[in-house]
Amino acid sequence: LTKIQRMPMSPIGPSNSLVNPRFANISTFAHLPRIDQLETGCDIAIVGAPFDAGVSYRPGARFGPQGIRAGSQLLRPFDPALGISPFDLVQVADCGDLAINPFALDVAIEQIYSGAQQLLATSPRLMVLGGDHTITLPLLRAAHEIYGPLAVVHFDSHLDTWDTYFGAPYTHGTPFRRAYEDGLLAPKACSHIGTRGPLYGVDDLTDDASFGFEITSADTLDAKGSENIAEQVRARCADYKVYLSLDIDVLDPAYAPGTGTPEAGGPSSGDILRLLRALRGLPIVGCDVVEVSPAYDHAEVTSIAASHIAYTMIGLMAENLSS
Ligand SMILES: [Mn+2]
Repeated sequence: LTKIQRMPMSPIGPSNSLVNPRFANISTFAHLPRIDQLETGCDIAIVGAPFDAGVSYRPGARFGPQGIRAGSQLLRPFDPALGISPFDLVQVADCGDLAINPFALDVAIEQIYSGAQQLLATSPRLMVLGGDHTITLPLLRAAHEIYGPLAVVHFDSHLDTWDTYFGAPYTHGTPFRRAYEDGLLAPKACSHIGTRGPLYGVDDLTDDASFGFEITSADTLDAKGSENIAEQVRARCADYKVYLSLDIDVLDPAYAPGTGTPEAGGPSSGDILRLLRALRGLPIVGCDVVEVSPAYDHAEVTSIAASHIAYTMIGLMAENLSS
């Protein structure tokens, strides 16, 4: 199933930055080709989901895809930390942004779902640039249709398993409870990483435990280290297909000020990149990076961190797909 429709021959990589400097030209993620420039389709589809009608505090994640693409312009094609050139291993392309209704949340969820479904029909792997965390529910629905129950590795300062806000079931704080109710999550295989900050009450934790997640708090991650936590996560994923969902607010606000609901006391971008790399080899079928809100950013700190995280996720998927 994972080997479906790999694209043949040599992939077309980023444009040559020694001919066109990296600050020039219309931005795609990491200067990769647009999907409409390829005759073959692609193995890993990068797509934006510019949507933020599900947020509870600061808005602006609708500009996340633009911000992450802008923050990705300096990326180079060889990743020395993984020791691979991800864009040589498989065909990666920027598929632009999904068309999403900014007012009608239910309509938006359907549009994100059908957009992901269409991409997955021809590209076996998705790298989605959010958008607020609401988008992960329809993405998981589309991925589950092809890959079955998913071991979700959820990086976030929040649990995002609350029930409703102001009576609304679909928000950026509820996607993983809805995913559990939909039967999308592999039992006892999912993880929250980086959790911290105040909750509404202790019920938040007991509810969450019943959905089959294991919590690694930001403090535990700090105490045990990225490699040890990665081992724990890997063991938990068992034989399920893996989906990585990363809310940029998992990073300490010092490393990611440009986000909607920041919480003090989080890991550094280096900690999270090391943890991601330590997940290499897992059968990761889809990834998202959400909650980048460029209006609150400074000097592209958040967008650059998000683009490096997405680059690493692409590397993990490319390596797995080509091995
Ligand atoms: Mn979140």
